[in-house]
Amino acid sequence: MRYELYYWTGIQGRGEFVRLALENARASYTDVARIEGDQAIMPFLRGEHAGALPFAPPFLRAGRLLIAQTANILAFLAPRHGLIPASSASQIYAMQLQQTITDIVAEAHDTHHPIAVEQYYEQQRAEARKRSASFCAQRIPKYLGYFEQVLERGDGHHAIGRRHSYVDLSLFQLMSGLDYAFPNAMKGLRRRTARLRALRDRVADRPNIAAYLASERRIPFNEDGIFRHYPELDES
Ligand SMILES: N[C@@H](CCC(=O)N[C@@H](CS)C(=O)NCC(=O)O)C(=O)O
Repeated sequence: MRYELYYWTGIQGRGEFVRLALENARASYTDVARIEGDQAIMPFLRGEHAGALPFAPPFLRAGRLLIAQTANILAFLAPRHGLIPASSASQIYAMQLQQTITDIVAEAHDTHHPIAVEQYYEQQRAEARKRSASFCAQRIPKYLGYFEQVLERGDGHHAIGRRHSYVDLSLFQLMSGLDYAFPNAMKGLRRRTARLRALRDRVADRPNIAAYLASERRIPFNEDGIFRHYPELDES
């Protein structure tokens, strides 16, 4: 099956979690807006297609299915591409972990948009500083501490089972994004995030992921995406 991924151009954003799963599997897919522009997304959001209605990108077309919500898309792809063990206990746990990643991603977004999604960062800088201070001091350590514990409870190297699942790919992306956006805060957590760092390196070294990261398909982190580096928000 050839998938169609719909996500905004120019940023990794939430679409990147889906891209990583597709790239890891060497699945055949078209990143539609990168070819046709963001306008390719709009008819779906206006409900001009039959079937399921997405609220926001990313969404994935798989045959007749239109699937939105990052965690939901990953849960759909994973069993088809060997990215999750077969047991329902594993799949439910994976969804739980992925939803927790969704939560911290939303909080990372809110560090630069603490007041209004539709306003520019420059219009909410003062609030962004306060929000980021709390995110760096309290929330990153709490979430990453949790994910370290998840790895410890597993085999020490994988979130679920003994092979890399889609959750591990997403933890790679989370760690990469936080390192980009908050290098100071993350430096202070180095010793407490040893397992996550090792996992991040292992995922980056997987042949299909390494090839993807070195390709033009991997959009560099930038200040339009979710993980943005503003030095004034990373003064720990
Ligand atoms: N919970 C959703 C969030 C989707 C989302 O917020 N998408 C952003 C782009 S990363 C968007 O376009 N939002 C438009 C809006 O919220 O109005 C997910 O994880 O997929």
